Amino acid sequence: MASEYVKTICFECHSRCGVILEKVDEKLVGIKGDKDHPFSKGYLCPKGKAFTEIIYHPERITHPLLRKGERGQGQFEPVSWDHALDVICERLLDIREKWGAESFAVGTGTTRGVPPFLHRFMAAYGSPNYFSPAHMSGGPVSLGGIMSMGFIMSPDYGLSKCMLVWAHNPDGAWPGLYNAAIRKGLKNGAKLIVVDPRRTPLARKADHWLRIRPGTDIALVLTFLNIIIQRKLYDENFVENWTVGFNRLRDHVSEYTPERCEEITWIPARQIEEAAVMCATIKPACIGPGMAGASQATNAFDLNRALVALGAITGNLEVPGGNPNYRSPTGRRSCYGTDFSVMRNLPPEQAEKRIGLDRFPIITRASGIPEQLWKAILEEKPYPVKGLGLFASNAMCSYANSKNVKEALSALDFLLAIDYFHTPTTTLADVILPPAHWTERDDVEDLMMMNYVFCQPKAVEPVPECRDEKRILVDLAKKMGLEGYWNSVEEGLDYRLEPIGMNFAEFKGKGSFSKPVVYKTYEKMKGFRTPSGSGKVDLYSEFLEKQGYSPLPSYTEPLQSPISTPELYRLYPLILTTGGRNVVYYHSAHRNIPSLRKLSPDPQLDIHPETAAEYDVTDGDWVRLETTVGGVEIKIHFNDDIHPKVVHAPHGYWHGAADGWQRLNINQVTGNQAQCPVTASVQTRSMLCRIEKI
Ligand SMILES: Nc1nc2c(c(=O)[nH]1)N[C@H]1C(S)=C(S)[C@@H](COP(=O)(O)OP(=O)(O)OC[C@H]3O[C@@H](n4cnc5c(=O)[nH]c(N)nc54)[C@H](O)[C@@H]3O)O[C@H]1N2
Ligand SMILES: Nc1nc2c(c(=O)[nH]1)N[C@H]1C(S)=C(S)[C@@H](COP(=O)(O)OP(=O)(O)OC[C@H]3O[C@@H](n4cnc5c(=O)[nH]c(N)nc54)[C@H](O)[C@@H]3O)O[C@H]1N2
Ligand code: SF4
Ligand SMILES: [Mo]
Repeated sequence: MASEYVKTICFECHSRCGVILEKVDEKLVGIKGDKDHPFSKGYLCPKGKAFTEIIYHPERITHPLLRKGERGQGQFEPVSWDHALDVICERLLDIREKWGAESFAVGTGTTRGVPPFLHRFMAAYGSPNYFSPAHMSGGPVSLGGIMSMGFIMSPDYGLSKCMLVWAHNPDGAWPGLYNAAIRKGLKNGAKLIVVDPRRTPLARKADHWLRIRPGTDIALVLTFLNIIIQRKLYDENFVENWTVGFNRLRDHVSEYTPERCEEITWIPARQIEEAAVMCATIKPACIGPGMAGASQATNAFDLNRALVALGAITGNLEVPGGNPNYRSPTGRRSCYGTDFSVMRNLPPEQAEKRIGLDRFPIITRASGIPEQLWKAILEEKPYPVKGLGLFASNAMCSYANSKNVKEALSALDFLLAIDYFHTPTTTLADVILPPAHWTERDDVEDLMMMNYVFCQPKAVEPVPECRDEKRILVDLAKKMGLEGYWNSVEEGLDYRLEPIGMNFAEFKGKGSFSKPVVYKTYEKMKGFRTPSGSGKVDLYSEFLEKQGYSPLPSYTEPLQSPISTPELYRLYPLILTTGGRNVVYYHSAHRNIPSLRKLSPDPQLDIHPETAAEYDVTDGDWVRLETTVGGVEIKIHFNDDIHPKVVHAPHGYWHGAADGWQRLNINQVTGNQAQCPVTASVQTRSMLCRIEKI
């Protein structure tokens, strides 16, 4: 048979590169980067290259499975789709009747195409309880932007003259989305500042690599603001006309001198000063905040607000080469568009039952917080939660304090899990369903795609008997007699695309759609669309103040640190940050893919050789790493660039070791008690730890 080619979008990770798939006889055999894709421009990483190993993997789950024997023993039997859906339907209707719809929750891992379908399903079923990792991920960046200026910080590297890459690692985390633009910026002579405890590949190219003590970022931003204000390097016109509370911000940051900042952040004062001056005097400058790097701290919200203040006073908001206000062409019907939000589609009294809303009213309106869900399950407060459906979520390894996650999942009456493969999470399930791979389903990609929306048409029929998750929801809604749900996946995708005036079949012919970026929208519309209604960038937020939060972004020491807990520091003398991305893997996935595993077989602890010597361990030794929460085993990896007091451990390792989720999974050592007051973020990027030779 001759080869056929299908142009689509890869989803082995969030970069969503354009790819061209080759198939022979309904079987995929090859992949190439799509040179015409506006962001990835032909790039393909090892995960993308390994796609057929994933689809045709002998361990892929290909039948619906029903638990046999005790929960947690991992014994399942294959059943028909009809039977599996009947069981789910019966359990969901039973929970709703006995306990109320809110007693069934759903959770997703990182976002694929399912949120619009899942939100609408939950609205039709009647439960507001939708959970995701937003609080460790895009949530703080989104809310920091929306609360201060009405849109989300997104850098325009390609046209920039100064790129400030803050807690962000595009080489490992976003190679297909940002790297081509960053390369273009560098080629145009743009300056580069990287704020990261690790010397990332980009930090090597930087004019300034600011090797920050983990968890102290806000102090650095406040110092930048102070230097820029003291030296009158700010954009007076923008500050005067388009900001609220500049004088209060000026007074608030005045104590943050470079010398004081050096004490806090461990970055030399002179370098702080030079970098601050650079990002204020070279125009246009853009800020690229890391989605995880700037989000996993108990003050994540304030860090992202402070970054907005920096963009604002330097006059770089909504300008080419700065941080434009990109709008998805699908608008309210984009992936997390308000049109689908279960909170907006349920009657208010039902929506108000969302767990966590009392404690975290701002972020919880957008997404439920897993730690609040675990608490509700275990305490049966404010009401019992009996059932949970997990779509593409390996909760046991991805959320902080895995032991706590296990307790919560084990306390449920009913757990549904949908995953390509068995994981520590599916082991606890009552029903497991096999989803179609991204090459086997039709979808629309518009999350974080700037002013673009891309078509992701399916290339082949799913491996028997895997099914598109969107179709699973359509079928379940039908079986349960839920009103107001779509009758087919296509109907749902057509609905999503209505704002661009095409249906899915037409869009498939086009491949993508974009709208020109509009700059300075605030001049054309009614100013900045902040919740305070000021129409300006709220450097000082009365809206937040009224809700009992700090109106200005403030620095607080990490919960555990040499300064906040000196006693503990004597027992745990190293600072641990976790989860810096590895291009080879997506979170806890891909460890069972031979070509990928070969590239990065073991979890490695980045540590300075001098520090390792103090513990009498050397490169390649296995050690036990302990925090106040728990311990894991990890392999020493010498890193001359990391601060001798700082170590870094990757997340996501569990596969291939007996009890791997306990022995190797870094979330055994991360805590989840303290949370950012606004975004509920947990402190997975600055803890105290110690190591011991095994
Ligand atoms: N310590 C620490 N923990 C972290 C982080 C960190 O930096 N440090 N990062 C956090 C962040 S930012 C996030 S977003 C979370 C991510 O958390 P998760 O999204 O839960 O992470 P994954 O391990 O990728 O789990 C996804 C699962 O979905 C499966 N899967 C892949 N594609 C599909 C699909 O299309 N459909 C279905 N049904 N299943 C699929 C995979 O096999 C995998 O088992 O992790 C968080 N955890
Ligand atoms: N290959 C791959 N790509 C991914 C993912 C994946 O699992 N694998 N996950 C995707 C997801 S869901 C997300 S949210 C994004 C995350 O995207 P990013 O946030 O850009 O990437 P990370 O590597 O998680 O973190 C960025 C950097 O933060 C640094 N860092 C750690 N602690 C601190 C600190 O206290 N201060 C500062 N300034 N920096 C710190 C780390 O050393 C790291 O280099 O990546 C996405 N892309
Ligand atoms: S970076 Fe790799 S895995 Fe991610 S979308 Fe691009 S090719 Fe796919
Ligand atoms: Mo994330």
